[in-house]
Amino acid sequence: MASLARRGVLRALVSVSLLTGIGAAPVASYAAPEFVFKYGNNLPVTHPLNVRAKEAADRVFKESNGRLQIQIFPNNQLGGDTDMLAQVRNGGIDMFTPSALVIATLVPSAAINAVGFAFADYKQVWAAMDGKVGEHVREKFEKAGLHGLERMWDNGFRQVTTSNKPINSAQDMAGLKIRVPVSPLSVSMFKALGSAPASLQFSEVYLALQTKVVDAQENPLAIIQTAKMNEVQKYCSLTNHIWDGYWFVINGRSWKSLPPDLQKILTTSFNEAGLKQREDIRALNDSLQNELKAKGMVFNTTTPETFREALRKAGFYAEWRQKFGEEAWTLLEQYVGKL
Ligand code: X2X
Repeated sequence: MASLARRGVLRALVSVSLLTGIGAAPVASYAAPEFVFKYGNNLPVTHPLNVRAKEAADRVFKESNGRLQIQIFPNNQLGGDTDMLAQVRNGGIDMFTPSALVIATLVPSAAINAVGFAFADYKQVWAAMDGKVGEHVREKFEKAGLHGLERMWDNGFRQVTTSNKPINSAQDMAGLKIRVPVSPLSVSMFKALGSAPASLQFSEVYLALQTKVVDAQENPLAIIQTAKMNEVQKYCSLTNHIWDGYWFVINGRSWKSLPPDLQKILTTSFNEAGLKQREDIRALNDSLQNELKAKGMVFNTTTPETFREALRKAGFYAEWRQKFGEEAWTLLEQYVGKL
């Protein structure tokens, strides 16, 4: 952890200069940061998560007068999800934004929001995640040695893309070779639909599609576009099968090493940026279909009923109700109704 290594080190003065007309005038002088946090994520720099995280990191630097610097490593630069999850636990990195699906390999109840076809719309999503469902999950993070920020960031409703055929109903899922995240819930759900799911980290997805190791994958529109999946996938079937979000988690020791004023600056900056990021995704959901259509992707809509019915018949809901336990399941149902 860079933050602890720097303790007691004399703070050298550095100047931040801005070019103002002829010659450079130093406009602000900061001491070398007292704390340097490494933050890794799995998304391209153009994705709203990275755009807003950069804004939040800049704000933290400014409001802390340069005492806390957050260095962002986007796009799996520090390894895939499984690697980053291990690193944020052991302090190799200080911050990570795993999807709920991914962090569920460590904290199983974190996947509660990803139960198939649970949420009807974003109103339900944010009520649950800003409310008791999110609170329940964050308590489990603390027990696992991670601090979770209050506001979850949006990944989105997941859609199925394929190279060879559109998915119109649950029957079309039979035998489909589909990549899913490293997530027991995703594997279970696609098996229940009769597909042949393969768990791969996101860092490996583009190549797996390109080389036809798999024929399909599932992700929200903002990821399909920023990761250029339209280059290797033809059809996008709007299934909305899972709502997925990103948690901002911080290594427990790194978090506790920050004095309260810096904890507050970090929390406020990232939570507020998260709300803006949610708006970004909302706007993209409206515009991206046309943009991807113009690039040759073929879209179709689906109705959730055939999928939900197939999942019910396969015993998917009964199995996961038991796995999540009554507490988490009942909390979810408070927001979405009986499943
Ligand atoms: O791996 C994925 O598909 C992604 C990017 O959506 C997650 O982080 C779960």
